[in-house]
Amino acid sequence: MLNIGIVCYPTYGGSGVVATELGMALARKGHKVHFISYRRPARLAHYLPNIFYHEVAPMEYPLFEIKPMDTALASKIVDVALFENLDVLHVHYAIPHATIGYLAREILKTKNKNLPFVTTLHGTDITLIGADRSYFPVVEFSINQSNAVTAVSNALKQQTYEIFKIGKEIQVIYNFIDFERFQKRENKELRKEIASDHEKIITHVSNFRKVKRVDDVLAVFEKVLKSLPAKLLLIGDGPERPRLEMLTREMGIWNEVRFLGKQDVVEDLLAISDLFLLPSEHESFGLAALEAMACEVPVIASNIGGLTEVIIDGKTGFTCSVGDVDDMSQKAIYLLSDEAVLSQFRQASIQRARDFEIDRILPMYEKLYYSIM
Ligand code: GMT
Repeated sequence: MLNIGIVCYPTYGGSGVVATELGMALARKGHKVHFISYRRPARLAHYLPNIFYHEVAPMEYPLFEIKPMDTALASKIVDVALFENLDVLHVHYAIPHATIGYLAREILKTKNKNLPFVTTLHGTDITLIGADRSYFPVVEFSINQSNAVTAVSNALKQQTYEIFKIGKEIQVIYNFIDFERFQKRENKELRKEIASDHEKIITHVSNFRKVKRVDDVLAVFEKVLKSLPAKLLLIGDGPERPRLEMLTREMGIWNEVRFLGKQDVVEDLLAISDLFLLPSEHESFGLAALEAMACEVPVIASNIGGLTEVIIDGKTGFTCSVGDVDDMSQKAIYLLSDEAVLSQFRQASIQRARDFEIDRILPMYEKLYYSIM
C-alpha cells in the first residue's frame, strides 16, 4: 500500500471534486492519502480512515499584500513528504500545482528523498489560463518536468499538445463516478416541492462563469416554455449569477426559474430532473454531465472538448454547436414531449455512465503511481 500526497483546489470546481473522490477511493482500498491544501476540500467533511489533511497556512507579514501561498505549499509538501514518508505526489490542475510539485521534488532531492509527481490536467489550466502569456512558460516547463502527466479526455490531451511544446506522453485517464452516491432515487416529496406533476424539470449545475454560457441555458429554457410547462433549476454560484438573476426577470421567466446556490447533495436534485443542460464554450470533460447521466438524466450540451467523449449524440442526449440555442431547444422539446423517448434516453444515459465507474478508473491511477516510483 502507498503513501500518497494529493494537492488540489479545495473549492467546488471539478478538479477539486475529482481529486477528493479519487483520494477517498484510494483510502478505501487501503492506501494512506494525505491532502495538502489551504482549506479542507469541500467533499472531505467527515473523518475517514486512511485520510489525512495538512493545512497550508502562510505566515502573515505586513509586507505581503498577497500572501506567498506557493512558497508555503511547497514547504508543506516537503515537510509532509519527509515526516509521513510519501511515496508519490499527485497534483491536480497544472497552475500552480505542477510548478510546486517540481519545486518540492527538487528540494527533496537535496535531502535524499525521492518524490515523483503526477500532474493531472483538468481543462482551464490549459485552454484558458495556461495558454495566457502571463503563465505560459512556467506551465509548459512544469508539465514537461512532471514524472507523469494525465489529461481527463482525449480532447484535452490534443489541445495540450497544440498549445504547448510537450516532450512526453500524456496519458488519458477519464474522470469517474461513484454509483453509490450518484443514482436515481425516487423522491416524490422533493419533486412536488419544485414542480407540479405536469411540469418537466430542467437542471444546470456550474460555477456560473462566462465559459459556462448560462445565458444559453436561459434562452433554451425560454423556448422550451413556449411548448411545454417546465421548471429550471440552477445549481451553483459564481460571478455571473447576479447578472443572470436580473436577466431572468427581464425575460419574464423568473417564476419558473429557481437559483439554488451551492448544494452539497446535488444528486438529490439530479434524481428528480428530466433533462440537464451544459452549453459551455470549453469543457475538457464535463463531470457535471456525467453526474447527471448516472442519475438517469439525458444531457444536451455543446459539441466541444470532452463532452463528445462522454455524451453519445442522439442516444444519451444531444451535442450541438456552441451557442445554437434553436437546435438545443428543439432537441429539448423532442426529448421532453415524448415519455417513451425520454425513458430510452434515460436508460442509455445510465448505461453510458457505467463506462466511467470508479472501479474501472482507479486501477489506472494506481498503476501509474507504481510505474513512476
Ligand atoms: O471550469 C470548471 O468547471 C472547473 C474546472 C476545474 O478544474 O475545477 O473544471 C475542469 O475540470 C473538470 C474536472 O476534470 C472537468 O469536468 C471540466 O470539464 C473542466 N472545465 C472546463 O474545461 C471548463
